[in-house]
Amino acid sequence: MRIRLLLPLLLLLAAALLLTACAGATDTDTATAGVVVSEIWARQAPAGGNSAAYMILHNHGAADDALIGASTDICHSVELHETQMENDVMKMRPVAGQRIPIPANGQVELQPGGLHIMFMGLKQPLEPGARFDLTLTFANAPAQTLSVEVREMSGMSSMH
Ligand SMILES: [Cu+2]
Repeated sequence: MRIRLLLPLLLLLAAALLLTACAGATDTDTATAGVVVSEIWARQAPAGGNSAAYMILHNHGAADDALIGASTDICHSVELHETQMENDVMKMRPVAGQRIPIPANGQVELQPGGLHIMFMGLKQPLEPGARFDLTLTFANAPAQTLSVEVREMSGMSSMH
């Protein structure tokens, strides 16, 4: 009777230990990840022109962070921009302090008509389907280099 009870108990104990180990690993991953980038893309543009990249930045950390820069080989200069309506005209300008805050446990969306990463003076055409590398720099989280897909931007080609 005792032995019959012991085996299930041991199995339960083993399962509990496994679960604890897994939970520990997940916590570590989350702490390391900091900012997670998703849905990243850039709009098509001819060589010599300008383009922009859009994405969602998730901050999984318990502390505020910020996107403070970006770099790539495809153009001569990169700036963090915002687009705003001024007297019924869409205007874009560099973000104050070149800093886009990402609140703790929150997210910020870079999208057409809003915040974006601006690529000025393209050294090469950006054709739909092509990819290029973009490195993002954060105030706290480690820098990340991402592969960005170029997409068509139907009907909004003149906006950023
Ligand atoms: Cu812009």
